[in-house]
Amino acid sequence: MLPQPLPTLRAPDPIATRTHCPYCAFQCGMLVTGTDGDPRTEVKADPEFPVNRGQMCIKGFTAGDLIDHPARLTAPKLRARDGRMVPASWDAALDFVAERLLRLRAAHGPAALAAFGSGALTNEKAYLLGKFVRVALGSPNIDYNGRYCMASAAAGQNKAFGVDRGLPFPIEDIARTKVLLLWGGNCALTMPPLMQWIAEQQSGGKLIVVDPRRTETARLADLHLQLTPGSDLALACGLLHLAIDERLCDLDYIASRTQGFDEVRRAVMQVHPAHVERLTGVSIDDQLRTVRLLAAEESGMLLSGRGPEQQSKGVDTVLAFTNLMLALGKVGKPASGYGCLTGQGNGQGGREHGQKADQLPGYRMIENLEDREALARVWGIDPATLPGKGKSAYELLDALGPEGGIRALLVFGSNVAVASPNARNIERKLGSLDLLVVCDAFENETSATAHAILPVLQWAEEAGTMTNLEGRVILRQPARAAPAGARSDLEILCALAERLGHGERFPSSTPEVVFDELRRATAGGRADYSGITYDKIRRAQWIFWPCPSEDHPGTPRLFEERFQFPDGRARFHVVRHRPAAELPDAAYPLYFTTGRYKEHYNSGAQTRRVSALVDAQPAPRVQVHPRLASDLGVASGGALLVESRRGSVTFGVEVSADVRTDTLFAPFHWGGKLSANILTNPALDPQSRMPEFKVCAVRARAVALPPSLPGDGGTA
Ligand SMILES: Nc1nc2c(c(=O)[nH]1)N[C@H]1C(S)=C(S)[C@@H](COP(=O)(O)OP(=O)(O)OC[C@H]3O[C@@H](n4cnc5c(=O)[nH]c(N)nc54)[C@H](O)[C@@H]3O)O[C@H]1N2
Ligand SMILES: Nc1nc2c(c(=O)[nH]1)N[C@H]1C(S)=C(S)[C@@H](COP(=O)(O)OP(=O)(O)OC[C@H]3O[C@@H](n4cnc5c(=O)[nH]c(N)nc54)[C@H](O)[C@@H]3O)O[C@H]1N2
Ligand code: SF4
Ligand SMILES: [Mo]
Repeated sequence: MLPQPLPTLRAPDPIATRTHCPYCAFQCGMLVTGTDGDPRTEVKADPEFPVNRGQMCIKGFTAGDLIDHPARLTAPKLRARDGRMVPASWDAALDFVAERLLRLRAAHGPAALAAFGSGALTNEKAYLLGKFVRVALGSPNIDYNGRYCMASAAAGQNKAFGVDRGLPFPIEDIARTKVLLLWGGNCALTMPPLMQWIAEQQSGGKLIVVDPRRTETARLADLHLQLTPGSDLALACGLLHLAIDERLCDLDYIASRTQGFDEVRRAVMQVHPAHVERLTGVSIDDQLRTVRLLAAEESGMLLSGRGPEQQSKGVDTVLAFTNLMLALGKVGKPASGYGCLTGQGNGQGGREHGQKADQLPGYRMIENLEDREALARVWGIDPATLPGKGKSAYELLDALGPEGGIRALLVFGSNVAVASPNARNIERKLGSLDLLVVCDAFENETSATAHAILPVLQWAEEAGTMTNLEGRVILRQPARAAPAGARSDLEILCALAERLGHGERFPSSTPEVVFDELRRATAGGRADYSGITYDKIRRAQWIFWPCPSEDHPGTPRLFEERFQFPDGRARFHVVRHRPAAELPDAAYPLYFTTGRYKEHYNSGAQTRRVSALVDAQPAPRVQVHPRLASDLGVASGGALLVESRRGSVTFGVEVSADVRTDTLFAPFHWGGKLSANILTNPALDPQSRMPEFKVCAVRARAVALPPSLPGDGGTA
């Protein structure tokens, strides 16, 4: 049966358009109003979208400011001989970019051309960008910012379950689980409307939060495990050890639905809980309490955020989570299992449609012969001409310039100069390119050294599908007229393809037409969208993938009967604790970890433009425990110079007992001198190539507060 259509909206305003928020993966239903003559775009929460149920956060409520913003780019800009950026016509800008791409390809080969995509892009854009790089540029080098975000959880779920869909169940299941283990996610700030489901969950169940800080989320928990940064893998393996020791595992489930438990049992039993206590700082009592709670109830769920995933062992940590939940027999059971809280608006769809260096649309693998042939058929090319695997996000950026060999970079939807680890290195490399093209609605730190900036439409001005954290495919509808002078990403890609001599393979920039091609390209793949159409979404409001045929209703829940391996069984994987790539030592004695404020989004490229958000959070502050602050001789309102092996940043200080005494925390939403990523370590997970944003070693000393920095401007 198809999902029932929602009752027709009684619009509070006759011209309200139903669409979705431009920011995070919750993709709150949103009503946008405003007439073309009226300069103000108003947004309200959609009371009838069942995910946010009438709630939004302050970023969503102020998103209309981005549409009407005076700093919006409305004409292409090219760098003139004197170094200034000057406005140019679209023809001149596109001709310039295409000519340079052709020249650089002729001189250095196709792999010298690269693109960087984003989980902010619609499915259609992610799809067309991947095709553009492989077909029109002929280069293997495309990757995207999801590599900084979802890559470890995705790799882990693929290895354990045979498919990766952030949440393999709808959000409502969270409210019904008896025990929720929320591991390294601060959703009270990063997905505030999710908290209504957690409040329901807590009315009859228990919440356990694992975070080195006592966050707004941890404060609500029945049990908070305030572990040492980077020790998640040890803790998760330790919990499985205790579950086995206490005979809490579900042996029937293990026997009938999984493979590989014995090896895992042998490995985890070698590590004693007391050793885990030393590694993690979590007492054996609290470890025991956690597994007993989790095992005692019929339903139980582990959801992870970026805390445990953004580590150089993120994949193994996720595998330790899937091991634990499989051993307890929870995965695929009602209101139970493992899920990852996907981050960006289309973080889920963005990783399914071929902008990942090693993947093709529909979650096909670029090095698999059958997958290559399937895609080559859809694209009408010889599979032999399809490039192989490209470099992962940080490795791609690190290879920019004459030394690394990548001469040209096109950026769609990421502020890589701020969002990348060891940011100073990336800034330098961006500056050494022969061609940097940034397609964005606003200038940002990355476009500072661009040769061409191409202004794009924003979410409320164009149609496109997004796949939210639950795998629910939704449709963004245009609510405002597009500003003169800006073009859609799809138009830009088609116009460039035409100039590169591939126009016939990029015949349309109409989102629905591109989606129809995407449907064909994903047919038979792991993320099968072939049965989803715009009309079907318009009627039903959403469809969960996989949806392999037009009469298929979509799949809200995965793994109820089988996992996505030929034998239908989930896989255990042997994983063992290992330390972070950089640990505190005599020279750099403190842990440094990073994360988010409620008011700002990622690199801040958008939210630092919204005055209500800047007023509420004007600058980053480093969070310091009172005992450490007193050792360092600093108080709230003062400043600390924080140094790592890669660089230094002076932050205003927020003294708070919510952080461990051995750890400093700062958000990464600012660029320039205030970029937390000046400090972070670009150590990569060997499997997912995810950088270690959550752990590095620093030292700190008190300095005078620079006049440019506000003091203790509020709380995080
Ligand atoms: N307001 C706001 N909301 C957002 C975003 C935003 O930028 N701002 N971004 C969106 C995106 S793209 C994403 S990916 C999500 C991210 O959402 P979250 O995962 O909730 O975000 P983070 O703040 O990066 O990390 C979560 C927590 O990890 C903790 N942590 C740090 N180190 C460790 C560790 O070693 N182990 C453990 N267990 N925890 C650790 C931090 O203290 C932090 O509280 O949010 C989305 N929503
Ligand atoms: N230290 C540290 N660093 C981190 C993290 C961390 O926790 N700590 N988290 C990482 C994570 S999880 C993420 S997701 C990244 C995010 O960081 P970034 O990759 O920089 O992402 P955003 O800041 O969201 O930048 C989005 C840009 O895309 C533009 N944009 C939005 N929609 C579109 C569109 O449709 N088309 C085009 N062309 N442009 C568009 C916006 O205007 C903005 O300039 O940061 C990573 N970096
Ligand atoms: S929770 Fe996410 S989707 Fe909802 S309003 Fe906030 S940023 Fe937008
Ligand atoms: Mo993210």
